[in-house]
Amino acid sequence: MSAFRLLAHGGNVSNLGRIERLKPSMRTDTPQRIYLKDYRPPDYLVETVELDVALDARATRVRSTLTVRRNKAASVGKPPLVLDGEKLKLVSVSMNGVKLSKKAYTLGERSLSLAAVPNDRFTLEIETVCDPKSNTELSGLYLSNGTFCTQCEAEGFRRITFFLDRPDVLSVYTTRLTADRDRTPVLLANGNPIESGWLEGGRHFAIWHDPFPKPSYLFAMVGGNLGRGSDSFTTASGRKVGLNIYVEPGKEVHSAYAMAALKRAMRWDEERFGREYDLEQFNIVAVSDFNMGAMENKGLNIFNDKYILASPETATDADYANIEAIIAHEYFHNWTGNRITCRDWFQLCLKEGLTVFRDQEFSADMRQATVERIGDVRLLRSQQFAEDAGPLAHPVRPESFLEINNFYTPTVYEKGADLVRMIRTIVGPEGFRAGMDLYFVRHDGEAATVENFIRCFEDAAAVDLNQFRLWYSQAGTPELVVKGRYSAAKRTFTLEVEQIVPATPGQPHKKPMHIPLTLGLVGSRGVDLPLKLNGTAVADGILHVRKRKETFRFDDVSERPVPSLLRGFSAPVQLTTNTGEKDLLFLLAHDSDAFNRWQAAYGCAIRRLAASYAALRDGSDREENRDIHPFAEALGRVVTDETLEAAYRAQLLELPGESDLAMALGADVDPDAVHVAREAMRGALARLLAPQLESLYEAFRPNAPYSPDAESAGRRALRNAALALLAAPADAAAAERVAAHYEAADNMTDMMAALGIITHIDHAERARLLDDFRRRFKGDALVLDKWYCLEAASTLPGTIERVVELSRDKAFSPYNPNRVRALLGTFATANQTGFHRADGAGYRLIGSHAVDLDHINPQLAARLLGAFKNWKIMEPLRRKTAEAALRQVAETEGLSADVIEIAQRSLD
Ligand code: B3K
Ligand code: ZN
Repeated sequence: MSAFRLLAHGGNVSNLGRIERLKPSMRTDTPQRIYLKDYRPPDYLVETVELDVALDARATRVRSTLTVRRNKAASVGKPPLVLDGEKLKLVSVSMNGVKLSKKAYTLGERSLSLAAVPNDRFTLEIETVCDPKSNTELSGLYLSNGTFCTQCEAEGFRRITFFLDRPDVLSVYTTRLTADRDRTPVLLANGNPIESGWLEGGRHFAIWHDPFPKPSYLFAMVGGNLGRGSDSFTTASGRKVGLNIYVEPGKEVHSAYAMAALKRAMRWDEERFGREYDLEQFNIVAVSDFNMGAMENKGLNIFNDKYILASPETATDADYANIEAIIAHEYFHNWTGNRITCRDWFQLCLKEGLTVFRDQEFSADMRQATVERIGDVRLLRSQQFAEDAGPLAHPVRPESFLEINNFYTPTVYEKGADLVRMIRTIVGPEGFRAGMDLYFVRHDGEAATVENFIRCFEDAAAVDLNQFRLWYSQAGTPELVVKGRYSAAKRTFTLEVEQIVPATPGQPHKKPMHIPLTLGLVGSRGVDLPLKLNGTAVADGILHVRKRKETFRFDDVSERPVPSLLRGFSAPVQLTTNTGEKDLLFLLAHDSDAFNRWQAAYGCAIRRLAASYAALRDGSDREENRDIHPFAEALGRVVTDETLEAAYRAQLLELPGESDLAMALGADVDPDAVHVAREAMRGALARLLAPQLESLYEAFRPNAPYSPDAESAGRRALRNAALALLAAPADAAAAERVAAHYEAADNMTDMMAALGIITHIDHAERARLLDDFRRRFKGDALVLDKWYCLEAASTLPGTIERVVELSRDKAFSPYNPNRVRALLGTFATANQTGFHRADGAGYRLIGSHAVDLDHINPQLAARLLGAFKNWKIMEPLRRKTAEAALRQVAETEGLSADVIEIAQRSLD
């Protein structure tokens, strides 16, 4: 599961005095909206880039030599050459070796323009100076714990030198780095190492050359005092590739799991997609200050150290799984993103959706496929469906933006991946592989579009994906309303299918989509009945829904079946059916599709939760709210079925989250009532399933030393899920049991399981355990972040006040994104009762932190503000306070484009 690829939360600072003086990102001009329809190819191309970079914390000098060529295919006459640049001190500009006078160019706040260029091909030399130390945005060249590192996607390269900083300008880069030999012994850049040596004055140099033309967003360089773990990989064609993972000195051994995962990913891409690695080395650098999970720079991936460093004492099973998934994701970008890149940023899903799909498939092969799919669908539903249903909804291929960094979203990534999955469902596995092969052959070395990608499947598999293309341009989660009816007399089963694509911002009217609906009709003996439409078998059990309303009549149906719909979650839709609870429980027990057994349990739980929520709010008494015994019994049977994998059974014990229920309710939500309804159900299940839960807890005691493999992780997941339910009463007995679990734990997974429960229990053991944990790990920033998450997620009263207190403590740093996400991000996105507290204090807290943080790191600030994405579904009082908090943000002067855009769209 790749839950943390996007790091959906953002950050803050409350220490205003310190920030008022800084304001590095204060904006003076009005941000410009960019439209897909305005795309024009570049007037100029850059064939080669030679960079000579003298690293210095306060004044890094960059000499850039560009060979520029007019793009005759695109430009008319001799258009001006306009280079992007931000926060750069310009020293000099030379054309064909001749220094230009100041009159020959115009220096703007964000550009360098040359009105007249001499001929169609020329050399441009530009010397600039930048200040890595003051770069708190973590975009461009910056310092993380004394290590020089870069982040250029999406538009960071322009903060290193003036350039045509757009993804359709592909150039061959040579980078020469110089630095102090003692303080900065390691010097890395993209491509292959060419030369290195000592210089006078205690300095040294290294030259790297990347033979593959690439856009500037894939540029990277690193300089630091780093340790490394090394290994090698021999490709399918017999080339030996050196692999290095650079980390803080002393932490080398903690990179071993990441290294092994990298080798698995390299092999897998050869076997599943025929893709080989193409340089002499593959280098990864882990840094502790990073805006995202990781970055796929050619041959030099830079990672948030959270997704590299792991040991049983410090990393949970989920951390290990994320490391494996993210290592693979970045590695897979080498072909889907780097060798074939994006023409413009509107095509972002071309690389991100496709690469997420590839990492999901990899994790499914490395671990347990159904469990991975359940994890992916949980994430899609909770993050992406929520985004699609609110004011921030946008198509997978957006049509305009103020700030592209705001579009690294669950919609582009997770829904984008599901669109690729649907293409595979439609064309079949062989057609899919043929289409991918064609894509790699046809577009290698190019900056491509979504349209190019789809065309490959049409050509390779001879299918018409015309209607399917709407998935890329229409936002919103389609609702699929399916009603089944059996006629014993005619031996037919009729499915009436209606699709409703909701209106979304800027898109009031939608066309019907092509929705692959995978299904089975399950007979009374639990076996699928033959699926025939007009006497013809339905291929692979897939119906192609294309109209607003459609009827499918299956014939020769020998008995009343239970329809198992949307198997494997064959399309990212909201499914509404007339299948009753009895039938859902039958599917939970018997469906041949393991994913749909889980989905049946999830569906029952959501319906029951919605009913008890309604009872709490208006005293209504719906049928689902009555006897929970049948549901508990069915669940009890499945979770004790020893033929099923432990990890899968653990998924069944995990109820839908509070935000999932809020989403399902859709409007007028009271998060306190949601919390009460969910806790009540947990309590009821704990009572009814106590014997089964006790026996699972005993049976899955650790039987071997810790190992992070999926099977062992599954055993722990099941035992910890049983513990969480057993502790649902949240009383003294529960607290003591959880404390004992914590004391007995010999690994971080079990410790965190205990702490994740006790943080919500009002008992003296809570403080004792949390304090113990903080003391034990105070020297390890990544583990300490877990402690911040635990504090911020607590549903106990007073959490807001605690978050305020912690944000003012000196251990909290607004400059470190992991810390900000741990405290404020967790509070805003994983604590529904806290963030949505009735008095509006949660909204005000996050709003003011977003404003403060904007002066330090706008990307992080905008992400934090994204927590408001579902404010419109709240009850009126909360809507009023949320809107007021958002308005206060929007009316602040001097905001970044990042925050302006999120605030304005959230309010529209
Ligand atoms: N491509 C990067 C994301 C860059 C984010 C820029 N704001 C990580 C990834 O998706 O692999
Ligand atoms: Zn990616």
